[in-house]
Amino acid sequence: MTNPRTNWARTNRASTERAGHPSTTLGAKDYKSEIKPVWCPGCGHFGVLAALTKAFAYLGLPKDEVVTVSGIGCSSRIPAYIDGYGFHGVHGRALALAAGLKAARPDLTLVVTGGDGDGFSIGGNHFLHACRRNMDMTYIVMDNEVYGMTKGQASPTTQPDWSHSKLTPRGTGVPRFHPAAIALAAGASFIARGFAGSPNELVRLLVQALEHPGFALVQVLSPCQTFRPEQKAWKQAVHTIAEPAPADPSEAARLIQGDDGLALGVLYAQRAPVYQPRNQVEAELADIEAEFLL
Ligand SMILES: Cc1ncc(C[n+]2csc(CCOP(=O)(O)OP(=O)(O)O)c2C)c(N)n1
Ligand code: SF4
Repeated sequence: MTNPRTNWARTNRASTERAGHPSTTLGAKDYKSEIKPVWCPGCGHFGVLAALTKAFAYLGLPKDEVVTVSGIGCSSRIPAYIDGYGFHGVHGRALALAAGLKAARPDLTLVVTGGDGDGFSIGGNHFLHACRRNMDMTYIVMDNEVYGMTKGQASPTTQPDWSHSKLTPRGTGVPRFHPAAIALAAGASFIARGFAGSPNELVRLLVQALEHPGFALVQVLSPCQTFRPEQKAWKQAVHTIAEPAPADPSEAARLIQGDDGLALGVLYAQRAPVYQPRNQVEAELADIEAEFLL
């Protein structure tokens, strides 16, 4: 039996080529820069980098038409490891930066990469509004339920009783942020969950996210070997959900609320109006100043 998800991606690839994108013969390694990642051995982020470059190669994306944007964190180093345009921005501000870039250059394929701390804590408000706007970009959040780069503090997705940080020796005591549920409520039109240790499935999800017209969230469970070594157990615990992905928000809500956080696949996919900024300036700067200045 053919896999409808792979099939769907192939169909869209063909239409992209028909639409005038030159098909290239680049392999995944051609999208990797010469900079060697400084991640700890076994870090899940290696798997995400590999899957992303494979997805670029599968889609035959011209290197100069893809931009990778990030904030700060181990995961946010990805733009340096991609051979192409990139922007390693400020902690928690990747989506805002990407939105500005997309408004100015809607023709580019935009990929935003970062961690759960970057995206759901300091960047949480930008996350909500990126979902709501449904601007055409792919947001890959490498979720390791910890702040890896700053040495292992609790993040918004950390379990409330995780007591391994000196800052929270009795745990945070705060319920976890649920990225998929919040994205759905905020209006994202594509929501998926992948695992860095399931490379083929992750490539398939990233291809679908990149092809989706609108804001596509891919939450990737990406183990932190150094501060969350117990995440090695994810390998045995993850499981794939049934296809096809729900297109109805109520059905998706039931699936997302009922899942254990380890279900992989597309959790929701729906065509929705994509935010198209009108670049035409209709007011003079002096008029704008007059409206805002007291
Ligand atoms: C404005 C600001 N606040 C805090 C920091 C410190 N800081 C750097 S990375 C980071 C968290 C990174 O965690 P996460 O986004 O989960 O990525 P990971 O390192 O786990 O991949 C923090 C708090 C900073 N660089 N800038
Ligand atoms: S600290 Fe954790 S997230 Fe950062 S590179 Fe090491 S294993 Fe990866």
